[in-house]
Amino acid sequence: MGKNNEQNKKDEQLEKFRTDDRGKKMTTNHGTKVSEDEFSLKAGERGPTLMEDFHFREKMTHFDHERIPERIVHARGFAAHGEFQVYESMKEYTRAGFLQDPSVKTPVFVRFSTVAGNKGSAEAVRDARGFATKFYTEEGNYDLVGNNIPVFFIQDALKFPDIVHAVKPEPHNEMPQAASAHDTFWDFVANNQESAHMVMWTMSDRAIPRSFRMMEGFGVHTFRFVNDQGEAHFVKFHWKPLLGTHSLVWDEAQKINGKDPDFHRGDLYESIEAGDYPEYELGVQVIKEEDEFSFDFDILDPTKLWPEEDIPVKIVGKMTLNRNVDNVFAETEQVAFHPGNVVPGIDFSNDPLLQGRLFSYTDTQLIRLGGPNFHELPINRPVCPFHNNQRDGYGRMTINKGPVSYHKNSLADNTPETSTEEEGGYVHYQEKVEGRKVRARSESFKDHFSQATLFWNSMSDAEKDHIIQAFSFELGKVKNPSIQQQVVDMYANVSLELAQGFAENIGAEIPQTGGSGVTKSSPALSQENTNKKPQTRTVAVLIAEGFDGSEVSSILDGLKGKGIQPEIVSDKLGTLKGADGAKVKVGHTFLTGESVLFDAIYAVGGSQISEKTHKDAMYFINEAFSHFKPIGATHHGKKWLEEAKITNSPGVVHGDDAQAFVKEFTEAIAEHRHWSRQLV
Ligand code: HDE
Repeated sequence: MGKNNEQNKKDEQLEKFRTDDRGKKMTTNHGTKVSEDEFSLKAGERGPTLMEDFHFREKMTHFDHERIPERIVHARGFAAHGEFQVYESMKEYTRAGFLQDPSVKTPVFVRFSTVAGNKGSAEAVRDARGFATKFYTEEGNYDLVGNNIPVFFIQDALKFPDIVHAVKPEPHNEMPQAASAHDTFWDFVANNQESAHMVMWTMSDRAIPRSFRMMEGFGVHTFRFVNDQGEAHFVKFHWKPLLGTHSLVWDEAQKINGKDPDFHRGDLYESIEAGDYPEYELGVQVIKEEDEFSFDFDILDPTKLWPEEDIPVKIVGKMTLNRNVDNVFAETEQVAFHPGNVVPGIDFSNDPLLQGRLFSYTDTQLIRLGGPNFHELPINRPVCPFHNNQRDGYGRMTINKGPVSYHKNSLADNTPETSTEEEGGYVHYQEKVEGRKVRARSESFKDHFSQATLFWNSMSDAEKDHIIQAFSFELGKVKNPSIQQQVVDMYANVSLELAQGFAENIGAEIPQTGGSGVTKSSPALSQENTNKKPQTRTVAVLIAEGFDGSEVSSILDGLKGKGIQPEIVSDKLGTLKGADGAKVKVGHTFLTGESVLFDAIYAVGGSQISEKTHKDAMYFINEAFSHFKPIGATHHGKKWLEEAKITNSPGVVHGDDAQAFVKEFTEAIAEHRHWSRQLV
């Protein structure tokens, strides 16, 4: 339970399953007290182990079965508990109970993930991120199983195994891990050009988020809201992080993966432990049924977004993540999401990708969680009552009493009984459907490039440069020149500037004509226009013996007052003394605290700086500068700036007045990165 949080209904339910083994007697799983847990039962001290050693057999058997299959996609994930509250009733659009009353707090469980990597892979990789939310509502569980990218690679679920096979490590040598920079992925892209738009996103900064706390979430598909009068609207779901949407730079991300493969989970875990609860607003874009065909894209096509400038995102509520899990396996690993877990008032559309997902998620849990009773696992249980005639199967926990397990019946007065719509029974929206059975792609799904161009047009210069560099990196790792050229030629259809930019870097033939003719842009797509806040940003304070005590402590207090987190970095752990006797405790050494693990650098120095510290500090500062990070300096630190020749660069702050320094440095930190910096 996060600090100052009341127990919610889900937490109360979980409490019944929690156990604390501390201070208890050790027993077998059958309750027999164990007298010896170091030596197996043997025939004589140097003799063979005996089969009758039930404690040994049980302990080893359990251990042998500790692993379950990892998720085929989204294997690497991290989760937290929280709450959701709607700002105002959504009655006009939906009858969903949890979207009616602003005073109601609905418990949620959110799992963030990378997609391609295996369960032990590094986290700051170039990939989409999963953003899956389970709302434990009074009308049953509602799962919003989204990503941090609003569109998908493919239009039809039948192709999902193909895209996943293509991006996963190649089967003949199982390389590369958690990376799309290889031949099979790009071969898929070039030969399945519906992927053009999503690949723009995965090559952009969106695919290397700074934090799970600083990325958007999207339901991707078009869903339906249905209100009490039975009226339906098409809807798309958005999560908007209050801290804004921010990213790493590629060189930094690659280094982080070596220095701290747990970078994203660590960031989420520590923030929640510190009471800096991540917050996301829920937004919806709504389209009237009669406007289904009013757009220059098909609203059922999952490779298309709805430009926010044309269809505004209405902010309807807020989610706060306020509690870390107690046990990662029991909760994060065993949680089973399903886009088909809906409540009355939320319904599906005919998006062929969504329709296929509705099959896949239960099927995958059956193999992963070993049988049909995974809904009984504590993390998956709804908080409202659940009753039906389903029985038995592996791991059944519920003890259903009585002889009746069928419908209809007279022996139990025909219960459990069904509910009418008025009583809260789920009634599917009665959309009229007719057509021939065909395997086909709708004509309206065939424009693959316009929105890829829209995305390109919407980027700032720095973002465009990052995209060109990402294509250059990924295709630079591709060995087959024909695949490289196919991708160049494909992206000439999106933007000639883009295709020429990376064609040159990878030695491909440079296209001379191209472009999709789209000139429109959508400013909401650029991270330049996101929220910029200093809160929770980490600052490495590079400091040495003999620093100016009183001023440093007033600056550190000033930064903390703005919600910034200074962390002391020096040549060794322990306590450092200032010139005036002030003391600071060192949190990281130059060995454990790399610049890539911080948002900003504050260079202080001191009167006693060894050659080694000098070298380490200069490396730290130069590296942070090359990643466009804010750098502040006072006292001796200013000499380091001069030596690095960066004193007058954008985002570099120095001064003698502590208050003015704190103000200016805080603004530089809020800016996140300073792209206008010229790197030498
Ligand atoms: Fe998934 N996806 N997916 N997916 N997906 C899974 O279910 C699948 C898609 C998403 O943290 C699997 O429980 C198909 C889009 C997330 O536990 C599996 C298709 C979006 C998670 C599966 C898609 C997602 C999954 C693997 C194409 C964004 C992790 C393990 C038709 C809207 C949930 C599991 C968690 C997980 C199938 C496409 C999001 C195999 C067939 C589009 C966030 O069932």
